[in-house]
Amino acid sequence: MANYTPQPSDKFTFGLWTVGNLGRDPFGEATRVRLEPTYIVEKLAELGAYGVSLHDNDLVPLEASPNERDRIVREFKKTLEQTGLKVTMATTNLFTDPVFKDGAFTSADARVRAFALQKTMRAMDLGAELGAQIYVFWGGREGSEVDFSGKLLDALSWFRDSLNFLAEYSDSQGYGYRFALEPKPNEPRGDLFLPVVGAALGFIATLDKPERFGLNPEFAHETMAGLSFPHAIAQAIDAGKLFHIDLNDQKMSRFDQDLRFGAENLKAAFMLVKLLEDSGYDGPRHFDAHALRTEDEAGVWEFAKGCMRTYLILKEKAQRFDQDSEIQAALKAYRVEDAELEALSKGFSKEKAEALKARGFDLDALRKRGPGLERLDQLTLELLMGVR
Ligand code: GLT
Ligand code: MN
Ligand code: MN
Repeated sequence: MANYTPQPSDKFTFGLWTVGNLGRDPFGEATRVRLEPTYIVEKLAELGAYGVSLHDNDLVPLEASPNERDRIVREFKKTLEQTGLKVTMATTNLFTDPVFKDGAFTSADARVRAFALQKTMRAMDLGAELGAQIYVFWGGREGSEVDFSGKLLDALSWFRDSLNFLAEYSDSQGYGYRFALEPKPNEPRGDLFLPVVGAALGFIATLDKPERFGLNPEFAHETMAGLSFPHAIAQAIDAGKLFHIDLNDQKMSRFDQDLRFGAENLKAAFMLVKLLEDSGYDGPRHFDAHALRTEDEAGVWEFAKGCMRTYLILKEKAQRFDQDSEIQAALKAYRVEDAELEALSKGFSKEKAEALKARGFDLDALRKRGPGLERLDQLTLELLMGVR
């Protein structure tokens, strides 16, 4: 029996805001009390996590004086050293303060855009001081309800200017950050800019230093849009842009639920783990989820353990998938190789084009072939259900 106890080498990380979530929602007050960041780090280390991520204000309150900031950071660093936990990712809170109610980098107010840049540079300083190498941009308020305001095109260009500015800032400071854009279709705005992975990929190509930018896709966010998270991840991997990932779960077409990893869509969660493991993704397995509002602190740690345990169980299932002879036979039967035709179809030449155009195909045989996907799917389900 495999051991599903997480180890730092599994690279599981949690945002301070995730296990620290108070259970507040638009209809109800907090159901849990605030946990100190140093306490969160100690608990996560005890549970076998590798690291934490944070927004500037998860650690340092907006109103903290420079002295307070330094004291908080010093104590936090001490706990990191004592526990061995790393800060793997940092980001900016550009959504809680009412100043950002109509956007940060895409606000129609130049003063707000400038303040967003200032706040982000300071948060980048903080992240670098703590050793973070990945910097996330989730455009929580970058969106709109009223498009007649006329800023649709400007918003994208303001967003681009800000990201270009910040990439240069990182270089000028020698921080070496890799930037990861996190798409989301809506919530808290009616429509958010860069709503899905494909949109963010297209936008990155328009930046001054596209090589510095990749993605931080979130399971819940693509699922809210009714899209397949494994498909989005495959495209991000294919583009060499999977810099970071937010693991959680979600029912389709709802508000952002940020459920415990694997809680809802087990098949997609399995496919996702398989993609991450097969592709050699070596970044953090970052959970951006929170315990249900019903839970007390004990429930929070059950939630955190559950995220990691489910990942490890699914990772083991992926190994069994690779070792299962019937599944492997089904996979082999599904794929039809033809060395001659493959050589003809790849790498254009006039001769290849002529040869292909002249080629005859047994279309009837192709039409009749059943690829065996029903059986493959059932075998995989039975593996997941624990009877294989
Ligand atoms: C916020 C949001 C997440 C983002 C975080 C990073 S904060 O909780 O719901 O999806 O990843 O800013
Ligand atoms: Mn997220
Ligand atoms: Mn979310």
